[in-house]
Amino acid sequence: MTSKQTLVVAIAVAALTIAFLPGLAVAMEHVVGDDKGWALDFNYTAWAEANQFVIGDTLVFEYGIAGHDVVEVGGPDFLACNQPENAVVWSSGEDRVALHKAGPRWFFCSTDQHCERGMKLKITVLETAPPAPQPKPPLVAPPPSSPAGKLGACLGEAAAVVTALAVAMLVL
Ligand SMILES: [Cu+2]
Repeated sequence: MTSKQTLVVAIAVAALTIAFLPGLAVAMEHVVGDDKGWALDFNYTAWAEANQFVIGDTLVFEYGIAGHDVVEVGGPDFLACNQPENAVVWSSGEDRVALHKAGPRWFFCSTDQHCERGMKLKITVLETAPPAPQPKPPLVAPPPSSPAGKLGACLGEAAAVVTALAVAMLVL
């Protein structure tokens, strides 16, 4: 292969990668509570609903160790804010919890009444990332041929790739 051909192939691969990037799964780190961290007076239920957790992701609990910790329990203990003898406890102030299996996981802070006051987090770990949600339909009803929208999106991606290739050919 000449170097020009190699370059064209490289650009084509790059264009295809970008076109299909949304479908690729990337392991994510979720800082619990985002900027607020692991603290009182934060709605961790809403935070959990706003995030997606997939096998391979990591939860990061950030907090001052003087005031808090992280305890992992089962569902009933979570509801009751009860810490059983065998509960796993993290207390480093920057605890990294690997999400290595699908299903629910429950955490709370064992300090004083912090759990009762809402410092508790339930998440559900998914096997794989669900497909990206389709864009919401416009308020004005489109014609009843629903496949057209998806086809349009595919054509859009294909057009982007073709354009990228055309640009590459012109440049060379
Ligand atoms: Cu606490």
